[in-house]
Amino acid sequence: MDEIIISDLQVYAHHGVYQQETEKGQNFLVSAVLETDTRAAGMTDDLGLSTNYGVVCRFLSAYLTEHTFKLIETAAERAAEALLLQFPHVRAVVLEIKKPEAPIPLPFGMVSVKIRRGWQRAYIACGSNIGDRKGHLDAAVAALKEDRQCRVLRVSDWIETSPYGGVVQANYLNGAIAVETLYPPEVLLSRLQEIEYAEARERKERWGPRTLDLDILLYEGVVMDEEKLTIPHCDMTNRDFVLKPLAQIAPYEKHPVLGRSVIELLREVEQNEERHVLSNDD
Ligand code: A4P
Ligand code: MG
Repeated sequence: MDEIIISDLQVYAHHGVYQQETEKGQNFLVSAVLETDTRAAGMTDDLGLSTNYGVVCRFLSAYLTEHTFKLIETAAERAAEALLLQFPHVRAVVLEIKKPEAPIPLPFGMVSVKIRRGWQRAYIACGSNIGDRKGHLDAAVAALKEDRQCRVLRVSDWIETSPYGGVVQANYLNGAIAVETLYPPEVLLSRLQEIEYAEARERKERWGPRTLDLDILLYEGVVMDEEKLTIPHCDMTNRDFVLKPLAQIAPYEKHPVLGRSVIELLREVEQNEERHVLSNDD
């Protein structure tokens, strides 16, 4: 990815743990590497297709003077998020905040915090088999669209599927959603659970009926297996009702553990006896 680089922008602000720091203030030096595609602007000489570094400098300066944080970690975290929300062409930012006058009673060169934050692509499976199934799935998309930390990129068709997992229950409507998000995986999961609860989701029986189920299938090449979250979703390769809509919106996306594309995984699961996709609109 191309970069636009801002070095050591000087900002007089009031971040700090000590009272004298928040009252009197001090100088900070802010550096930002904006990861962005500059080719379209480079080919046309049109600033409208790029990110104006002067505007970014004013934005960072205003943000860091108008807000006060105890920690430069927090200042960096919040400023990076605000910057990513404000400048749509910036895919990621490496932001460093230096504090050359930090109250350290020893000779030192510089202290600083440097973080990288950016938009991450994730794929979400959605399913419903109680009540207004289409209404619940549409509500999930609407809630994600309303969330500033998410950008909905693509939504699959909603497809009719028979229940998987051995519990006798009604047919499902299933689909997949591609998003870009600023949330880390655990926070995205909590956000999805909030959306489920808003649609009157109750957790009773494993694999049982539900108004809305939102599972994270893939998240930007991440592989993790924590108590509350496994990515890639541990059962996605066995589910035609997951792979079919996912293949509609992201056929060549690769499963980061198996190294195989979604379309390959779908073709494989379609060889199985156990099939759940009922709409046959290939
Ligand atoms: N969890 C771990 N990894 C993830 C992840 N990648 N995404 C944890 C989301 N959640 C993840 O899920 C239980 C816990 O899984 C969460 O608290 C989270 O910490 P849950 O939604 O609370 O309940 P559950 O029903 O026990 O599990 P799950 O995994 O959502 O259910 P399934 O396995 O998806 O089964 N048949 C058809 N045709 N279509 C369906 O959509 N869905 C199910 C539900 C059964 N049969 C179906 C369908
Ligand atoms: Mg779930």
